[in-house]
Amino acid sequence: MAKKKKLTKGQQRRVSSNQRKRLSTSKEKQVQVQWQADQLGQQEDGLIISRYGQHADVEDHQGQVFRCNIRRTAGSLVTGDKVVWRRGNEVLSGISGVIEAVHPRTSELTRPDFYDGIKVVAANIDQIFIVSSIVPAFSTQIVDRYLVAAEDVGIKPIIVLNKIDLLDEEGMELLDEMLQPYRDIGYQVIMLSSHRGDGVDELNDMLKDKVSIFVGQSGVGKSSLINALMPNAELQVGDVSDNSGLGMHTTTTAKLLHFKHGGDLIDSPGVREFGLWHLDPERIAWCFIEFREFLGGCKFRDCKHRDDPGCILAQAVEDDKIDIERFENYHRILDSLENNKPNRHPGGAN
Ligand SMILES: Nc1nc2c(ncn2[C@@H]2O[C@H](COP(=O)(O)OP(=O)(O)OP(=O)(O)O)[C@@H](O)[C@H]2O)c(=O)[nH]1
Ligand SMILES: [Mg+2]
Ligand SMILES: [Zn+2]
Repeated sequence: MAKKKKLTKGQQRRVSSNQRKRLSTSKEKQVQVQWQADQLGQQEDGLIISRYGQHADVEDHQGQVFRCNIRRTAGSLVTGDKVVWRRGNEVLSGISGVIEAVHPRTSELTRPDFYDGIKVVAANIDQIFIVSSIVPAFSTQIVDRYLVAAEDVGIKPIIVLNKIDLLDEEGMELLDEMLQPYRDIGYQVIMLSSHRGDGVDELNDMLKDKVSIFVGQSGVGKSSLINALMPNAELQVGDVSDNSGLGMHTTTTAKLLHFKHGGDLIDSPGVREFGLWHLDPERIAWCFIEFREFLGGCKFRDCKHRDDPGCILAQAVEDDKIDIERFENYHRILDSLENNKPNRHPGGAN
């Protein structure tokens, strides 16, 4: 198995220096509040519902949510994190307590940030729902990028196609055909409409007692879907603007919601492109799960799986053992790594 690329020391230094710069902006300073040690209660466990810059909303055992400061020593902290915190004996400038430490994570969904290295999107997740739709147009390229990200962090992905109410019979057949290769390699695919309600029950069953996250482009209907699943969630939903095809009332920060019958769901902001440049080409090939049985079998050890003679992957495509579109998308991801390298110039951005 290929190893993941780690941040270099220089990259790490830049990440922390960027974080320090952000912490010291004057706007953030205004809401800095300090309790004396005797004004804080006992340590207790909590769950991070949302993270906002220097603050986070923590839920206590009773299900009540408190906006808290984060101790610098607490380390990075995201939606889904289990933390140790202390409540203040009074609320100061809207802040109810302090988060002191984060419990080890069972999983994390990561994505590289152009300037800040690898960012964790959410923690302690059991399954990732990759939400796609008809408007913005369905794209296997985007689905494959998310699948790679999910396979890399070892969290089970499930593919959701939303807005099927916009399809006629012929359109349904076409999309069903485009999704078949994913079913063939073992992924679950759900076609549904958050507006009309078809498929929502099937999705509901899959969410029970699990911590799930919805990811996908802006405007595919992640928040709408959550509103259909949880009528009390009342998440802001955006109109797809005619020009961009993207949502306008878009979600800006990941938020965790509870199901009445058990299980949690995290709504995450749509991203234009889920970067994968923190992964090397071998790792990406491994993240195409149907390639795995062939890896290592090419004639040349350094086979690029393009026009190389004796490429066993290309042969598998010939033999219909690997879907050609998946193979092409794999190449497109590699090309995007070449064309879209992050700015590695020290202090180059910000
Ligand atoms: N026709 C149709 N439209 C839908 C459906 N679900 C959502 N929409 C519309 O799609 C648009 C975007 O929906 P959102 O739920 O805001 O999308 P989102 O994925 O949360 O977007 P971001 O928060 O920007 O990432 C809204 O205008 C919704 O009304 C559906 O099942 N059918
Ligand atoms: Mg949203
Ligand atoms: Zn090869």
